[in-house]
Amino acid sequence: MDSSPSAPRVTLLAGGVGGARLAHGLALALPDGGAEHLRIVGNVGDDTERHGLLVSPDLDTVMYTLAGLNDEQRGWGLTGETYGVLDQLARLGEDTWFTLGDKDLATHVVRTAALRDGEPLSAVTARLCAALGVHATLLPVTDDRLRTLVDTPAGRVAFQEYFVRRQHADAVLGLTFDGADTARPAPGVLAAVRDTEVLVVAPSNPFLSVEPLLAVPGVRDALRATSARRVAVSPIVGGRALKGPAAQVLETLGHEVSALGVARLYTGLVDVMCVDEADAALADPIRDLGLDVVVTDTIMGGPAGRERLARELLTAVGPAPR
Ligand code: FO1
Repeated sequence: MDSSPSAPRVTLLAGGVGGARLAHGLALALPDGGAEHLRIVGNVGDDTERHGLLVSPDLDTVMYTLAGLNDEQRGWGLTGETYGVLDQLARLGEDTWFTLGDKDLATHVVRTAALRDGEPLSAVTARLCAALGVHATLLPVTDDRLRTLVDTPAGRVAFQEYFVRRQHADAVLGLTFDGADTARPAPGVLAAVRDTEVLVVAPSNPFLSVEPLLAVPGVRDALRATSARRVAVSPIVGGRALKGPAAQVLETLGHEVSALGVARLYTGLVDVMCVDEADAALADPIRDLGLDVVVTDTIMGGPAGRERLARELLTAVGPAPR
C-alpha cells in the first residue's frame, strides 16, 4: 500500500466538522490527497431518515470537505446551494426543519437507492467519494444500522432531533448507541485501525462523535491493540468547544470541560494528546496521566492551517516503532 517511503499510513477517527477539517489537512499533507496513505473511519450515529431518504451528515461533511465542495461558513452541506426542493416539500406539507439543499439531496437519493438495491453503505460511500474526486478512503464505521439516541430532560430523542431541531439546547443526561451491540465493523475498518502507522483521533466530540465509533464491537479493542502511534487532538480549547455542544456534554456527563478532561477520557486509547497553545498549562497534568503532549495552534482555519496541524501531528508522533 505504501508507495511513498517517507509518508506514513494514517487512519483518522472522525466525526463531523472537526473531523472533516483534519481529514482535509491530512489529505493535503500526504501524497496524492491521501490516495495510498489516508483512511478515515466516519461516524454514522448521526444518520437520519428525512423525506424517505437516508442522510449521513458526518460522512457527507468529510466527503464534501475533501472534495472542496463543503459550505465552509456553516461547516456542513454543499457550497452554493439552492433550496427549491425543500421549499416545495414545505408547500406539500412536509416538516422541513432539517435543511437539505437541492444538490445535497442528490447524494441522499443515490445513497438511498443503492441501499434499497442491497449495496452496503461502505460501497456507495466509496462510489460517491470517487465521483466527487476524493482520493482518501472514507469508511463508515459500520454498514449496519447504528443511531445515537440522546436522553434529555424532555425524554429520549434521536440525534438530529436533539442537535438540529432542538438546537442542542437540552442537557445531555445519557447516550445510547442503538444497534451498536450487534453492529459489525464495515469492511476495512478494523484493518484501518490495526494496520496503520499513525492513528489520529480528530478534534471531534468525544461522546457524540468518537464514542459511537468505539461502540462498534472490535473497534475499541483494535485501537487499544494497534501498534500505530496514536494521537488525539482536543476539541476543547481554553475550556470551550470550538464548535457544537462538546463543552455542555462533557459537563452534564460529569467530566471536566478542558483538554485535561478529554485526555482522561482517552487514556489507554492514545499515546499522545495534542492540545492548543491556550492550554499549555495543562501539559504537565496530562503527562501525569502517562500521555505524551504536543502543544500547538490547533485552530484550523483554512486549508493552510489544516495542513500545518496535520504536518505537526505527523512529525510529532512519527512512524510506529516496528
Ligand atoms: N445542521 C444544522 O444545524 N441544521 C441543519 O438543518 C442541518 C442540515 C444538514 C443536512 C445535511 C448534512 O449533511 C448536515 C446537516 N447539518 C445540519 C449538520 C449536522 O446535523 C451536524 O453537523 C452533524 O450531525 C454533527 O456532526
